[in-house]
Amino acid sequence: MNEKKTKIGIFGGTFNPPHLGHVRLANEAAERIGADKVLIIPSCIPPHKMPGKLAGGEERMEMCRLAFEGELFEVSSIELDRGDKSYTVETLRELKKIYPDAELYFIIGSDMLETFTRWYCWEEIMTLATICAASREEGFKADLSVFTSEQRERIIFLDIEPLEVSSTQIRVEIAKNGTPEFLSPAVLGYIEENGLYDDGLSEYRKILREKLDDYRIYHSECVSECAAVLAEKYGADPEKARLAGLMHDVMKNADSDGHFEYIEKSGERLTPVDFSNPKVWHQISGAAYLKESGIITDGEILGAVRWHTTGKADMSLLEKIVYVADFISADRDYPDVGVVRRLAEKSLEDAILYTSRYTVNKLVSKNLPIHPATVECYNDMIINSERG
Ligand code: DGI
Ligand code: FE
Ligand code: FE
Repeated sequence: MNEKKTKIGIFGGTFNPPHLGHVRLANEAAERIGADKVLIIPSCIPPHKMPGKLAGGEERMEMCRLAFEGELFEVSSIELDRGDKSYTVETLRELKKIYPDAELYFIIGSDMLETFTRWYCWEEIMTLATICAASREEGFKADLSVFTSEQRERIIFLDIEPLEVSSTQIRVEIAKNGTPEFLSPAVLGYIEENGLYDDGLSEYRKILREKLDDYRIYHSECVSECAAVLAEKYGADPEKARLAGLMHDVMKNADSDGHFEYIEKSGERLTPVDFSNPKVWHQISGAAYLKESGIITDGEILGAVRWHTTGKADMSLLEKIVYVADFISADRDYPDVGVVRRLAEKSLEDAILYTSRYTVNKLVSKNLPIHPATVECYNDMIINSERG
């Protein structure tokens, strides 16, 4: 009769993938609660919210089994089995039936407390389980005035120092073939074996590693990311933008023999002005190399590489996007970059006008020749902006 009740911790999440921040939170919470068991519950992700890159339910279950080691943890498919969007209250009702004599502890990040009263049947949730709020930010104090004093007694704060890690960061790092931090080796092994979170560009990255230095590769990743965001915003194909951005500087580190080898192969005829502007060679040889080696056949992408340095009049949407992304990508830090980033929020054309004017000014101040395409790009933008 007086027997101590079993304490069960409940820790849900998308776990895409589960990382060491999750594991540490679950371990520490279990210790403070004195839990006899912690249920790890991967949530169901509705199909429309899950682009191909994300891992499916069965894969997330398996990664959780690998990540949360030890007798304490049990990975439960209760929400995946129910399918569709799961409500916490339904999960807790079901668990109460399975463990009628246990005390349930629902583990969440304390930032979730702020929106908690908008959860479906939140009051019932509080009768079913004690809420364990793990403090995410240091010194975080939630506003508890919305809760009755009785409800407040059902909330425990756990002061747990957060790890600087997110599943999103880890997915990006894996897509780049990098070594993600805060991921258990077993989970990383599983991800690699099953080709999870592959963005399909690893073959292209292999080429970049042969042709470019580390800084230039980093720059290319940044342009790729930025171009994809701009494409999403302005209605271009984000996958094409991502690839064009990734490969735009592929010939940046080549010597003149390298440039002219591919320009010759492509049969493109260079003008005397082209010859006198070495900085623009890589846009010509880059497009030629990608085309002649059969790496990229899509004409839109080739065009975006071909004109990314000078720009030109009447650029296509994808050409505009890569031109702007090259100037404002996350790695860029020259004085005017903030202005152009703000312009690009509203209008690609305004961003191009500013960028081409900046380039012309810089070249003039350095006594360098200006490529006619750069001038035509500037003229195209200034004429259209005056009309508009
Ligand atoms: O390759 P990135 O450094 O990422 O960027 P980019 O392809 O825009 O190249 C920038 C360089 O190219 C910069 O040093 C300025 C130079 N450039 C751009 N337009 C012209 C130009 N150089 C000459 N000579 N003429 C141009 O019209
Ligand atoms: Fe370039
Ligand atoms: Fe570039």
